Amino acid sequence: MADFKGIAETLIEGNADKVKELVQAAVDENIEPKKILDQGLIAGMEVVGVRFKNCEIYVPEVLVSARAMHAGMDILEPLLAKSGVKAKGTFVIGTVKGDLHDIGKNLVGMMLKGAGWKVVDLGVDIDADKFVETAIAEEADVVGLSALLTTTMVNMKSVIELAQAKDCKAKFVVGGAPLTKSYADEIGADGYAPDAATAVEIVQSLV
Ligand code: B1M
Repeated sequence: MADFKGIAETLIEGNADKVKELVQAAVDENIEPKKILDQGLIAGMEVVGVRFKNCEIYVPEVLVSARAMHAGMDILEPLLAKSGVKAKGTFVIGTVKGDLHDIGKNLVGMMLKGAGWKVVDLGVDIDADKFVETAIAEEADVVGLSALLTTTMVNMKSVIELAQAKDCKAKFVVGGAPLTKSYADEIGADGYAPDAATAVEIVQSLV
């Protein structure tokens, strides 16, 4: 009997070795990889997201759980690809031009990955051309722009303007400490999220 609850619980605890062991045991029992992903890993990551949002846990705990998620995904990814299971969508993310902060951006990417999305992480200091080119090439459903500086958040506007000029179909979600909902509206973003857990909700609501 596959231990979905155990996978979720050990992921929440951040025990990567145990997650790996339990996921492998479920695979050996011929349990569908998609079921292991949904009922084990994603179920656990959802709890992590809620606890993080409620400030019951903090960044280090989320990063440790994300590492455990990766350990499980390393086993499942090739099997999911083989069985043709589709990701929920494609999410391109990066920190805007001039900005080197990546911890929040990484959290958002990990959470989306945990929610079953294909995540293309461009990294930091990304210019408008790169965001838009990648969104078009990857047929992204949603693009996430992160900024931590008041001096760089203004660069989000040029990304969204270029996307409109190039008729890019992706939706744009923005976030980062200096951002506000009203600023996001002003620059024409489709969504704003104050934290990584809300980012997952907003991104999923857009497709
Ligand atoms: Co920088 N830094 N920093 N820094 N740094 C801040 C942001 C600052 C507020 C510190 C301060 O003065 N109190 C300040 C910005 C002031 C401002 O513009 N308002 C600042 C400054 C000034 C600078 C430099 C200019 C300092 C200098 O060199 N004089 C310089 C700029 C470099 C550059 O980017 N060009 C600089 C450099 C650095 C380090 C390299 C040393 C390091 C970054 C390391 C790294 O990221 N790998 C660093 C750090 C660590 C910080 C602080 C201390 C922490 C940032 C962080 O990682 N927080 C920060 C002060 C602070 O915030 N307390 C500060 C944890 C992270 C989980 O939170 O990134 O906010 P955060 O992400 C949250 C949400 O914002 C949201 O979700 C996340 C989690 O829920 N979110 C999104 C983020 N992106 C999102 C995207 C979304 C949705 C939600 O959708 C797409």
